[in-house]
Amino acid sequence: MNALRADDLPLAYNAVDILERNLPLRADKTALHSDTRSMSFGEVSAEVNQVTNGLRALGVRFGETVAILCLDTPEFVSAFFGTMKTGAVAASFNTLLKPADYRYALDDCRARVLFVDARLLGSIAPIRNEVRWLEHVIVVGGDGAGDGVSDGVGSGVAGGLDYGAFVAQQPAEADVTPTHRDDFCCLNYSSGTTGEAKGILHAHKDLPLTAHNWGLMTLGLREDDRTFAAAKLFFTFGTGGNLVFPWYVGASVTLFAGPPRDPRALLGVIARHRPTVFYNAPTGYGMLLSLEDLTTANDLSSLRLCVSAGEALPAPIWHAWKARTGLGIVDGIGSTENYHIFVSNRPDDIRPGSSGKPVPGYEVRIVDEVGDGVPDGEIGNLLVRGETAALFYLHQSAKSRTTFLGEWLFTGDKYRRDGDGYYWHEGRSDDMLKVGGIWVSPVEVESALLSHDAVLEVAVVGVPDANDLVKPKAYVVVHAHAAADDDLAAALIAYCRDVIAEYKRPRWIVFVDELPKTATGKIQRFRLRDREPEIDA
Ligand code: 3UK
Repeated sequence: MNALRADDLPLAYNAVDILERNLPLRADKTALHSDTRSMSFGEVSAEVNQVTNGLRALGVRFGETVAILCLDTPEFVSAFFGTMKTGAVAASFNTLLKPADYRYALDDCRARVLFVDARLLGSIAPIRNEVRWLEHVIVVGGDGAGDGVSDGVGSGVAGGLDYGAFVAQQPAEADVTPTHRDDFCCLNYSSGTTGEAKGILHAHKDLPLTAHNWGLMTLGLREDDRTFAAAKLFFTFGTGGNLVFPWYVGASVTLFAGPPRDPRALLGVIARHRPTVFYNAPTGYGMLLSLEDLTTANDLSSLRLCVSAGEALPAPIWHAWKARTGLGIVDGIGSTENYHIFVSNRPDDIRPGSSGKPVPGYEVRIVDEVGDGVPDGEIGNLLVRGETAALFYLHQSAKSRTTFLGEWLFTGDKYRRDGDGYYWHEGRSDDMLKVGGIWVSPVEVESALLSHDAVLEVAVVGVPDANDLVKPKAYVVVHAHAAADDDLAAALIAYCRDVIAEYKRPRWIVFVDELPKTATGKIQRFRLRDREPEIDA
């Protein structure tokens, strides 16, 4: 099988094809399973057409942005494909953030329409009247148009539509907007070291290319598979792995609106829906392994493939999972910038602890600080070249120029290649942390702590936990009036849960008299990382 190239696709290509290619052969096959409703490809397609018509009725045009702040539900899927079919750009928002984060993202992406799950309305209501471009809010799972909706969000503004009513008014057939394969179809936000999140746009072509080159050729998805991801649809790890790739091959997906990190809840989904393919981040596998009755009280026999991404999967977790379940885990490194995984193990070719080898359609290089290739065994910066790379960060030209280097993309990851051609992750070249597979900026956690009146100075670094997975740790210098004790440490962690997304909170607080600094007064995080064992001892 050859890698799929952009040139293999017609110029007029709309990624709604990923769904609609199933209609001639399997319109009645179940496309998605969920705890609320299961739907066939034909039923999803009809609802997607209703969303397309509904968006057109609201005046949504080609190229505009439609934001989606939804849990993993059938409505997320209809909003996503309906937006693309309209020729608009589907901006999927992380559901774990705070109102101020949504204010920034809504203004940055200029969404005129927002689909929001009723359970997340509380994060939108406080900023609803502060955002500039948003005109229509469509509430999924509310109690109907007019009530609940307009009380919380729509008061005094246009919008506040009930999703059920929004689709019910529309016919179930719609023409596809004839987008170019290079037109943008989706937008995801990724955190940066400093400042605000970076919007990353992908083109229609990127969905079939990643589906073919990783989903089909590398992972080996099959029509009779049923996928399930702990990673949510708002990450491209989730959208690709648990929606786009399985549908590309005619397989079904399992959607779960509940929490991604509760291992018992995930096991419940596996028991109810019997998936064959399971995606999770290393932290998630670690949490499942912490259950003593993982394999005695739970039936995992439906699974044939397990995938890990988001952060490096430590070899001990790989071996423990293999020993307990009999299954290997396919670890691969992906990024929002590339849409999905570009270096990956194969189900029949896994070197535990490594990220595997390049995926068809991608080339990688490991280079030193001046851009020369380094020999095998030496650590350098990972560059990747492939057709699914984004072109820029929205509204961030300076940052774009240091990441998107012509054909090559600077990943920010340190890698080494072994003599057999497997790639090994060796950390980051910036201070960014991957915590449970999600970006955390130490600078953002530091700013949150600094806004607490007991804190004079702070530095946040990533420290490995017992599973060798990185978690944020804060070194804090307190004001003279504050008592640096366990109560304050607990209070600071609780404070962080309130002011920033909960998953960003420090897991440990260490009080120190001073922080290591450069002559110019800049805090040296790397020295804290290096001094870490002796400070803790
Ligand atoms: C890190 C990994 C080691 C690495 C993602 C699969 O994680 C995804 O996208 P993000 O934009 O982050 C990208 C960064 O995360 N990383 C991801 N996977 C691994 N490091 N081993 C891994 N297996 O620093 C990378 O630069 O959030 C993963 C599919 C789609 C994705 N968006």
